[in-house]
Amino acid sequence: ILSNNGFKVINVGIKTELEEYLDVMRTKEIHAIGMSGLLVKSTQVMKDNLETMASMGITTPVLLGGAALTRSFVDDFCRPIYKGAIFYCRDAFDWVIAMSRIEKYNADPSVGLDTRLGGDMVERATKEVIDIVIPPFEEIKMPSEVRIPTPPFWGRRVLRKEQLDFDMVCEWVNKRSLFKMHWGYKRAGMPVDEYKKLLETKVYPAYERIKNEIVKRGLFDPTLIYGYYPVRSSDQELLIFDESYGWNIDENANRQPLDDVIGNAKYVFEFPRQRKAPHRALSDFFAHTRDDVLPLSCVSVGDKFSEYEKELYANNEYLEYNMVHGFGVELAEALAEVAHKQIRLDLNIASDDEGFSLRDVRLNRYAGARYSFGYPACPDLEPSRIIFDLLRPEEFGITLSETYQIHPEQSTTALVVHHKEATYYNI
Ligand code: B12
Repeated sequence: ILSNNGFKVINVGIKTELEEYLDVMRTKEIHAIGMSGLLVKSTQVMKDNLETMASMGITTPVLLGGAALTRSFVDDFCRPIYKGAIFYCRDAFDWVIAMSRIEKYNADPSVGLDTRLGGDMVERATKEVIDIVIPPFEEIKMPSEVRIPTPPFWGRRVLRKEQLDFDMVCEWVNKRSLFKMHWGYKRAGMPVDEYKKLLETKVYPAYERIKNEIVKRGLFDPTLIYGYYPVRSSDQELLIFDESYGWNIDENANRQPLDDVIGNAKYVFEFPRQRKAPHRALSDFFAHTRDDVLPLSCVSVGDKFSEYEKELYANNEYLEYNMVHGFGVELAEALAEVAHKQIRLDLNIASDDEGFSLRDVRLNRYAGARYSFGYPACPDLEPSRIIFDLLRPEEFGITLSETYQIHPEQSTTALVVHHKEATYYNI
């Protein structure tokens, strides 16, 4: 968007060391630095970079953005450590406004440099200062007891391109997210008829065109790994057993007391407890007095998308780059939905009205829920490591970095809760 508005952008890339930014600064005349934080970990890197830049006496204006960035993080952690101007940009158009102001200021500093943008005008949520007391475990009302489903196997299973029909996966693509969030086709006050026409004449044809392009270029190279592991819950902990546990696939899952089996646990997920009622922790949805089943998944669309995106970027085809990128990431989400549907089918918990084949799409209102580490009910990213240890996606080229980013980019992991009362909440 910046390039399309006449600004020159030097892309230093993804997961770039500060040194590479500094190299560009030393060799080129630059007017601003932009950093994007998709994951919370990357916002921490932003702060570290600002600190180092400040210690070097750099005051070049900085533009910050990205899904994981919040106004309070910018105000409380970034602005105080950096002397130069900092713009908190919530969307791509904020960049254009910020850059135009920087340009005017550089031409005539007497006009001053206003760094306030839309995101700075929003009222900041005031922090509750009252001490919140989470009641002891015994006093927290647990979800109701449910039948524990029997998985068709224990351990993992892998589906590749041959088993994952591209058209079927596309059925699971959330078109709303793709068209509105990634491609920017928002209704924004447009009359319903006009928006419908836009979708029919422009957006859906673009969708079909890119879909064909993906097939033609062989970009879709999926891996879908899912598996079932015996677990027990113990307050905020979910104890996970592995292959050595002596699994028994039948309705009479192990009912030995927790104390007798606790020593066999190979891994533990520790979930935070919600501060307000009903004080939920994800472990509450699993059985305490007998073995329960934990489904896990790890999906990836492969690395061909990123390669093609690089090519488009290098050829200055920014619009196409953005369209393809959006499609690729929504395909990752779609694969995660396919895995979840497969799990509902395997566990026999798919509801009567959603249909019983992978082609029967239902993007919400189903039994149970899918959670990913890093999302509000389980914000810590570290336990992703355990999912990797159990599902071993490295064998298919999917890796987890030290900062818990997954490579290829269009990949995601999840844990599934089969309990019918499972809902999404913030801790
Ligand atoms: C789509 C999506 C995915 C996709 C694609 C991710 C990707 N690589 O692009 C998939 C399904 C692959 C995915 C996976 C994961 N995701 Co995700 N994902 C999202 C989601 C829903 C949308 C992000 C997005 O693409 N938005 C559209 C783009 C265009 O918007 P944007 O990034 O915000 O950028 C705009 C502005 O911020 C601004 N901007 C951005 N950068 C910059 C930079 C500058 C300089 C400026 C000026 C402006 C600017 O301009 C942009 C255009 O308007 C967000 C939640 C959300 N609603 O934002 C979570 C989110 C980013 N994901 C999250 C998480 C946790 C994950 C996973 C770790 C989950 C997991 N355990 O598997 C993985 C990690 C994947 C990996 N490779 O490591 C968290 C990150 C927070 C955290 N805890 O770190 C988020 C924020 C969800 C949440 N918790 O609410 N995810």
